[in-house]
Amino acid sequence: MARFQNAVSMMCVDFINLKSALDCFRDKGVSYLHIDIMDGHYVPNFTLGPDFCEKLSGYSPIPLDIHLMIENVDAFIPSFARVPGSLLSFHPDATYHPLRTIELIRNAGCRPGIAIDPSMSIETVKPLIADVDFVLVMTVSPGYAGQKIIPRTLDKIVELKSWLAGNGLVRPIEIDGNVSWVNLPQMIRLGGDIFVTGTSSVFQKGLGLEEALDRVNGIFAENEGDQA
Ligand code: S6P
Ligand code: MG
Repeated sequence: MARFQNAVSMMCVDFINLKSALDCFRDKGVSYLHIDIMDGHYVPNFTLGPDFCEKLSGYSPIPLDIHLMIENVDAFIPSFARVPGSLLSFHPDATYHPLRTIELIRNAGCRPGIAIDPSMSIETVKPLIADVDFVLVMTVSPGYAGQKIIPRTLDKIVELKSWLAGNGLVRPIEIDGNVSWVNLPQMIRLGGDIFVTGTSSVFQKGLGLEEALDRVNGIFAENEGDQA
């Protein structure tokens, strides 16, 4: 498995040319299709849904990375766990009993992750981390693509990385929000493993998809073996 992983944000893709984009992701070694799910309640926006996730996996061999930004999480797990082995993250502040939600996701055949809002501390989620397969650190407030990074969220990558090491835990850290050409190398150096690429990199206006994916792969290659 590649040291660093690119999770392309499907809410930013050109839907009119979806098939060729999916082929390009496959050819360029994209690791995950990151699918943002919004309900208009937990976040003030709507995006994609369970049927879209299923359709994508029916065509593309790339694993799904489903990011739930919804309330009433437990009720919707069966709908989003239709593709076994998918990464499935949720926001623990959107559910009363996050450990139960984690168990529901695992029992449904997916790989649970928790997503940490910029306003939430690492301290708050420590009791959950041993039970999940990965941790998603949000570097913008959830709800929209194209936002500016909240710089202090970067400190949480370092804090989480060192807490994991101190506790003998190996959990990939996923970074979501304004993973730009400037921010990506820094996010790598601070300890990120999986990077959600959206409008600030892979889907940047005026840049071809192939060229953009090559550029991400180039940054990954330059930084291999260079992480803190
Ligand atoms: C935001 C969502 C993200 C975005 C991604 C967009 O609520 O969780 O996954 O799709 O951050 O990337 P960018 O480069 O436009 O910020
Ligand atoms: Mg996301």
